[in-house]
Amino acid sequence: MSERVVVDPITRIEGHLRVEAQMEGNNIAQAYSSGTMVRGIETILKGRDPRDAWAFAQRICGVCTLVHGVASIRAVEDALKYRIPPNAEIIRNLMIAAQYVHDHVMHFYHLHALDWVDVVSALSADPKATSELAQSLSSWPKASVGYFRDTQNKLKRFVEAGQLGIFAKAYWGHPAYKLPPEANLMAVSHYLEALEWQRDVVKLHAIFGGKNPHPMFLVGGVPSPIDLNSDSAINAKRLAQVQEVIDKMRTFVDQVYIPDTLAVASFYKDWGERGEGVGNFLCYGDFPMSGMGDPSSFLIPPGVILDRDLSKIHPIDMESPDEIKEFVSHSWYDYSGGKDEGLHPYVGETNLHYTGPKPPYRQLNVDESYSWLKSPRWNGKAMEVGPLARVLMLYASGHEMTKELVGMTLAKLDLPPRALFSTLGRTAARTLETKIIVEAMQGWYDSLIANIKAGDTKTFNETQWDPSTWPKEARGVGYTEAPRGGLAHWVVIKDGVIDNYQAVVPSTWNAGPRDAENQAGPYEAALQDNHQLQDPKQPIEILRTIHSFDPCIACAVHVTDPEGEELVQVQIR
Ligand code: NFE
Ligand code: MG
Repeated sequence: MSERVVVDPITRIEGHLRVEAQMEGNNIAQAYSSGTMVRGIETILKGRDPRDAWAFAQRICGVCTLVHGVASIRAVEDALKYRIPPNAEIIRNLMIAAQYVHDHVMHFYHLHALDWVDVVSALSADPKATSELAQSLSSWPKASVGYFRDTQNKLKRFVEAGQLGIFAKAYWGHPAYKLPPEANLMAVSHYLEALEWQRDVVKLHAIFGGKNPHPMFLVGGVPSPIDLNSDSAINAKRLAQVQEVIDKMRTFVDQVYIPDTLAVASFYKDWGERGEGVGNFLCYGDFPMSGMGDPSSFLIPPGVILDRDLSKIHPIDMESPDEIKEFVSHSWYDYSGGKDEGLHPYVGETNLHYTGPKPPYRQLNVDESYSWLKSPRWNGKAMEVGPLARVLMLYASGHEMTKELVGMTLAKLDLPPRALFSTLGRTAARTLETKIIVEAMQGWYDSLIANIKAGDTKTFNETQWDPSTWPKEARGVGYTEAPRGGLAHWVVIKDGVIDNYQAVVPSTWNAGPRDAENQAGPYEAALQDNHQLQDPKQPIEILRTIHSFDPCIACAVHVTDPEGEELVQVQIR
C-alpha cells in the first residue's frame, strides 16, 4: 500500500483542517478529513439567559460573522413563540444576504482563486492584451492598459523584494495552472480590487447592526430603530447608504465576479468531471417574507435531494428525533449511550475524549476516531450543504432565474448538466447564487422603504419579553442558510435558562468524518471521486476540491478542551 499524502494545515480557510489521502498510484483511493482543533461554545451556553445566547454563539466564527447570531435568536424565538415585525424580517434578510455577497466574493478571489490563477505568471502578461481581454468580457471600467501595467508593476515590486506577502506559499508554476498570463493578470487585479470593495460593502452590517464582524441582534426583532428624524437611528441618510451598498454589490457581481468565474472556468472544464461525492443535498431554507413558520414564503426552499434526482424534493423535519442525528463513531467524543448511537441535537451531547496520536504524528488511525468534527446525518445519509445544494433546490423547485442562470452557464461553458455535480459546479453555483441573492436584496430594500413610507417603523416586539411569562420548559430550533450551507441551533430552555444547546453547522455537514456505518463525509467522498495528483508533493488538486466547499473549521469545531490543553501542534511548511 502506498503512503498517504497529508495536507496539514490546509490553508486559505478559517480554522485548521487536515486531509489524508490514501493513494493508489497517483489516484486518491480513500480520503480522510480531520478537524484538528477544538473550541467551546455549546458547553458554555448552558445555564445562561437564552436571550443572551446569540452574543456567545456568534463568536463561533468571525468569517460568517452573523449567521450564528441569527440561528440563535431564531432558536429562542421558536422556543418561546415570539413573532417579529415585518421590518425586522426584511432587515435580517438584508443582513444575511449582504453576508452571502461579501463572503462569496471574498471566497472566490481571496480563498479559492489562487488554486486556479498563477500570480507569478501574471508578471509575463502583456498589459495591452490584458486590457483587450478584460474589455471583451465585461464593461467594468477598470480595464485600461495603464491600469493593468500599474498592477503588474506593483506585483513585480513584491516579487523583487522577495515578499510575495499575501501571495506567498502557493504552488506557483505548477503544470496544473492553465490560464494564459493575461487572464492571470486580470484575475490578480480583481483580487486586489475585491479587497477594497469588501471594505465598503460591509457598511450595511454597521448600519443595521452597529458593527462587523459580529453585528448586534435582538430576540424579538432587530436592534435598529427606524426614525427618519433622528441622527442616531436608521434615517433617510442611512437608508440611502444601504442603497449605495446594494448598487455597489450588484455592479461588482455583474461586471467582475460572474465574468471572471466564467472566464476562469472555461480553462478548467475537466474539473466538471470530478469532485462531486455523496450526491445528496440538504437545505433548511431561508429568506422568509412572512415569518419562519411559513417556509412557502422562503426565497430558498427547504428540503432534501437524494442521489442527484432533481425530480423529487423530500421534506425535512428538524424537530423529528429520527431525521437529523450527529454521530461520533470516528470523532473525539463520547456519548453516554455508546459511541455508535446517533443523537438528535435536542438530546445532543458534547463530551470531549481525545484518543488520537500524540503530536507530531505521521498519520491518523482512521479505523478509530480521527476528527473533532461530528458526523451529522439525515435519515442516516451524508448530505452536502451549501451553494450547490441551494442552487439545485432552487432549480428543482422551478425557480425561473436559477434555471436561466444555470442554462446560460452550461451553454457558455459547453458543459453537460452532469457537470453541476463537481468541483467546478460547486464553485460556479456559489457565483450564481450570489447573483440571485443580490437581486433579491433590491426587492427587500424596496419593501422596507414602502413600509416606512406607509408609516410602519416597528422593528421589535416586546411580547413575552418577561421570563415569568415563559413556560417552565421549552425547546426550539433556529436555522438559516449560512454562506457555507444550512446552519441550525437547537436550544432547550428550563426554568428560564439554557439547559442544552447544540449547533450543527455547514462545515460539520460537509467536513465531518466517516460515521458508524463507515460512510464517508462530503469532503472525503468528493476527493475519492476521480482525483489524480500530478505531483503528490504539490497536491494542488486536493486544495481545489476542498476549497470548492469553502471550509470553515472554526465554525465546525465549536467546542473546546476545558483545561485549554494543547491538543495538536501545527507546523506550516
Ligand atoms: Ni465560519 Fe460558517 C458559514 C457557519 S461554516 S463560516 O457560512 O455556520 O461552517
Ligand atoms: Mg455541534
